[in-house]
Amino acid sequence: EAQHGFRALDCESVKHYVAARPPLQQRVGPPASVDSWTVREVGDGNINFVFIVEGPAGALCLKQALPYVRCVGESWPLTQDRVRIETEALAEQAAVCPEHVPQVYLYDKAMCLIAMRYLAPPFLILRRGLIAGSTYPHLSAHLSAFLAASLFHTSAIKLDTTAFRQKQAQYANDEMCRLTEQVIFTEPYIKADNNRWTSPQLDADVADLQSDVAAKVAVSQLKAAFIGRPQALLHGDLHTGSIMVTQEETAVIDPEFAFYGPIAFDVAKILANLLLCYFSLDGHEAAAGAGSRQAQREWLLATIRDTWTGFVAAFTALWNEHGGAGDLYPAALAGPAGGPVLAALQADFFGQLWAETAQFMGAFVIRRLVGIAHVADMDSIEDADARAACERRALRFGRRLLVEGSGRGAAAGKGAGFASID
Ligand code: ADP
Ligand code: SR1
Ligand code: MG
Ligand code: MG
Ligand code: MG
Repeated sequence: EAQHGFRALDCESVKHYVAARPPLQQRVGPPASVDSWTVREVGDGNINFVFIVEGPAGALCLKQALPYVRCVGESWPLTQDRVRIETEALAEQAAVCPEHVPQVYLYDKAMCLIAMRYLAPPFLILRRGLIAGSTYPHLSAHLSAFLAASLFHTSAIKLDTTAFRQKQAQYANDEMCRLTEQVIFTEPYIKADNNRWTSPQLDADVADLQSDVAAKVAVSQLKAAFIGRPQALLHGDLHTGSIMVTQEETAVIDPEFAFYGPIAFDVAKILANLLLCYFSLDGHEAAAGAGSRQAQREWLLATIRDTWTGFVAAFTALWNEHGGAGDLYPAALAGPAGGPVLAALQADFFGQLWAETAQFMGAFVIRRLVGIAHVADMDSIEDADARAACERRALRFGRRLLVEGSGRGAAAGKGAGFASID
């Protein structure tokens, strides 16, 4: 059932919505100019509608949640409370990392709508830029900074456990978490109507996955961590379609799946999506010419490594500076920065985190090849045989990550590395 007072906007009614609200209207143009305003619905995500309103004074982005999943339709109802979650998470992230989050101008609870800064071109969705062949020199540093700030400051390393538990309640986000449990951790491993894959090419690979006992055990361990291990306020959907970039800037959007969960979930989701792009490059290279994506291939691997190592460095720096205040590793127990106890706690923390990150990466790669929601990196490879070849390599590597992890145990916590990429 829709939120009381809700009405779905379209490209015409959204103009009048903006014109009737002076703080929004002033960003677009004088009321008399409304007829000259242009509106585009640009929502290319799976869940919501996004309008860009442009007029003589500037532009605005309005995101509205209908009471169902956009890419499925009314047969999959979905809570509109996701807009509150997104608004509050954006505020939480902006408090510690304002340079990587779009400014919110208005949250309208009844209309299930957020008005925010329009990230105008050259800002582009990272996934789109990567498919076009671009690289981004600051991406790993920006992602490391965003991950470290958003995860550290909401964890019990920083917070007292009363505040920590209050935030868990604030971000329970039950329906969105249930969706994730279903489409990431369950359906790819069973026969489910939502699943799809490049068929018939991958039929045997999918049959193998769905009868793979070790994969089912490993993904169930990850689901247990997702359900039962609140460590920090996660973004919850940090793939390359949730990041807008220029050559200079990085903005993280769309935290409607935010909730208290395992830190590895966020770290792994972005790394897995970079890995999916990596595995798609053979298919794009086939169309563009041999060797044409080699530099991007190397940049993607370096970015995966540097995002992890940069995250560890930035999170450690925050921990050394603020960690003693939180209830998890209080100064009385952990001792000073540089001392043996804190150093041992940090080595243990990042060792476990890396092992779990590698496994979550495997699950995220697999769900994008077999489950309901695929990635344009692969889908845009027109030749089905070429696409299937890329997807098969990715699926096999994803399965290895899921079941075997990084293959390097805790030692890999000091620097990302896989024994080999396939
Ligand atoms: P969904 O929750 O449906 O995935 P997103 O928040 O990811 O929706 O937005 C869908 C698309 O809308 C993005 O891929 C991007 O193209 C566009 N978009 C979203 N927010 C902005 C923004 N602040 N500025 C410019 N474009 C945006
Ligand atoms: C119905 S599944 C849709 C997917 O898109 C979102 O962005 C999340 O990744 C979700 O799993
Ligand atoms: Mg999105
Ligand atoms: Mg979304
Ligand atoms: Mg994913």
